[in-house]
Amino acid sequence: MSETTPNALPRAPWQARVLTLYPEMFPGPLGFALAGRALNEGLWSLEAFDIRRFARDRHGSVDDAPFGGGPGMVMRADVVADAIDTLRLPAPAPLVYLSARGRMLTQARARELAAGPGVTLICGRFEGVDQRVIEAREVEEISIGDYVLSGGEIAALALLDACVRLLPGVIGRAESLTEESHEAGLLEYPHYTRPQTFEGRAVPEVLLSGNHERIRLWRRTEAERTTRERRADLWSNYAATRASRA
Ligand code: 9D3
Repeated sequence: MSETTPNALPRAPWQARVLTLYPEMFPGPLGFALAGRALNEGLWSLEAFDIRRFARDRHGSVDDAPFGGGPGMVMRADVVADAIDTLRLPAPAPLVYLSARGRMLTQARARELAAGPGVTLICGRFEGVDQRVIEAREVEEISIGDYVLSGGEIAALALLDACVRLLPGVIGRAESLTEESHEAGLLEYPHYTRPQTFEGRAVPEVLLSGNHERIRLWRRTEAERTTRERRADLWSNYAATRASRA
């Protein structure tokens, strides 16, 4: 059997471009395992560019002191704008600035990005990028969570990892089936494998029962309990959705 249906056109690989002061950080961890295999198979492509190429002086300065004073340095709007205008993927590929001030990355946004042609990512260093270039180029600001990183590169790697595993052909059939079960808005149930006893701890008896209906119910109950205990935000949303379905 051939891989595509008779009339299917070959699909252009999903394209990622990264604008950064540290291009050597890419592909980094994305060169391994699932994402690395997909990269080698041509299911997606990754190009990292050094923003310093667009520095205007012979010292290669890309940053300057903030207007209004205060600590740290800011990446210059003119330098970053030149980098964007030269290197960004053509529309409709979105342009994203990884920023601690951004909207939080969600699985839904990762799914949308993965469904498109690709993404251009801007990574900040220092205190970040001059806000005027973000506005002038209609850049979407995305954060990966409420903690402080030292720059956008690790956030870019996280965003790309979240997108790439959703691309067609990246995850095999067995894995994609398990995907659906926890897209119900719950945390995952706990997992167990051999040995059957580890440091005196047994595997939950129900998992050895062979009763698939009992196992399914137990896993659902565990997923609900863990979500209730750890994630009030997910739990209230789940409880509300469940109530309106009933
Ligand atoms: C200590 C510096 N902070 C002043 C109170 C502001 C700040 C500047 C630069 C905080 C973080 C950063 C660098 N962070 C990112 O580039 C970043 C990030 C993050 O820190 N957390 C979550 N998501 C992201 S996406 C990019």
